[in-house]
Amino acid sequence: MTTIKRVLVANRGEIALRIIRACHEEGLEAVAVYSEADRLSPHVRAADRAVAIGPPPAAQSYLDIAKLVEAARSTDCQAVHPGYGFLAERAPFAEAVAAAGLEFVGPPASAIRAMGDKTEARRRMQAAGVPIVPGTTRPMADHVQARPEAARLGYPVLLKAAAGGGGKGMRLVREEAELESAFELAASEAQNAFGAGDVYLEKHLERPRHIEIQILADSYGRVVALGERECSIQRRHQKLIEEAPSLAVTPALRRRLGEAATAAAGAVGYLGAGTIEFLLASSGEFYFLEMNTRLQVEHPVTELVYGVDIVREQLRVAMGQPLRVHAGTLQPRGHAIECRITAEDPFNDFLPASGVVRYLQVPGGPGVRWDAGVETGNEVTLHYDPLIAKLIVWGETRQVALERMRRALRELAIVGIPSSQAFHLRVMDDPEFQRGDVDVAYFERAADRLLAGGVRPELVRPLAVVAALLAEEHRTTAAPQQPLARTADRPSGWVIAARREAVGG
Ligand code: MV4
Repeated sequence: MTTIKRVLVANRGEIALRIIRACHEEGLEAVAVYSEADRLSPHVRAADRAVAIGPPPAAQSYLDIAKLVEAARSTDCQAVHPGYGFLAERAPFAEAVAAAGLEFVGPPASAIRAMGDKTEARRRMQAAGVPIVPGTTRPMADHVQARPEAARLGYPVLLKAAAGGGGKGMRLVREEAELESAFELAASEAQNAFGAGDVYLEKHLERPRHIEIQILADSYGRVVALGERECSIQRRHQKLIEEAPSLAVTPALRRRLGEAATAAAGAVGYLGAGTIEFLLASSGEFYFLEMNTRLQVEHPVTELVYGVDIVREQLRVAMGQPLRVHAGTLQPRGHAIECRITAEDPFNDFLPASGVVRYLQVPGGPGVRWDAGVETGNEVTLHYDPLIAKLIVWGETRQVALERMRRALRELAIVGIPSSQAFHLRVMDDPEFQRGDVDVAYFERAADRLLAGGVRPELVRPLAVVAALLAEEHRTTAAPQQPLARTADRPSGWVIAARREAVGG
């Protein structure tokens, strides 16, 4: 059994803080890493030690394998947790960590590789008896080879990059006449994005739901499924809202999905926390889509309905200990919803924003969890993904959770940068969402009507009060060279709207 006392957290923001908290509860020390842009971030202060790893661009900091391994070595860590994004699903990172004599808090590199190659993953799943979307299990050499395969599947079909995932390098082909040009485009997109032009074919499913199953596996051969997450509300393959359980999943379907997911994990010798993504057709049939071989952004909704700390279980598995959860006793309780609060302007095509968070009023109270990597005074830059925080609520029923989310979203105030807050509030008020009538086309169907009419007064009023106070404080105290001055001189749309509201009443 590996003796782990100190863990390097090779990530930033909310997930770094989340992992540090789990380390502390598990009795482990945590070492943070930070780029020059993150010197003042909460994850740095929360850690027992912190190591500077370079300039803001991720390629020179959070993606630099040698720097991260050296940070772990120089601080006497015995393990490295990659979080999500960055290096989490790079097999060479898992190998470099192991080669340095450190535990990788994640699956074996071989499992990352097998699932990273989408056609190999499909072959492995087929062999394990896991249903896959009808299509090819080998890359197509050219459109000539693809033509009879597409005809066999029936149009529309999707061309997907074998090295892709998450929607990158995907192309819809509605009829045979489009196949040749679509093939060339998909292959060159895949080549540019992944350095590998291989593409394969899948039957295109109309309006499926995106349902994923959380699994945990330990080194004693146990694999457990922690139910599903409903992740259909996405924009350009970025999830916006997740919930557990899904209204579309009955206990019987949950059992079948869980069996498929544990078979999938077993087929690649999986260890730790992982997620199997499925498409659920309106017919009730489900198909393996891909596996995410990492901790996911939306893991908290599963934690809240199953009462399991997924990150602590990951750490236990890395320490060679058995899972603390037992398949027989796992039942979802109540309902959880997560909103990803991002620094994007929903009223301007979700344009990513940067700037200083001048003031943050954090929601709290019963059933509310706020997982954030940003606090008042922090700067949000365009170097990293725009996630400010995850607002997660739990309630005895979906209705209670939904009302709680609405309440929490109204408590939240973010001054200084635009955020997706208003969009999330609109979704909570949307009858289609309230009915649970969601599928992967929900966002496109609903966006225009959800965002019509601009910001609501209930969001502007608290912002107006805060912004007016900040403006007054600035007028009386700020020195011109402080970063504060720059923000106040060139206020964001939010601040302008808030001031107008404060003045006009
Ligand atoms: C599909 C599909 C329909 N049919 N595959 C998008 C992300 C990538 N993981 C796979 N994706 C899809 N694959 C077949 N055969 C529809 C999507 C899809 C989607 C999937 C999950 C969540 C949101 C989505 C939005 C558009 C399309």
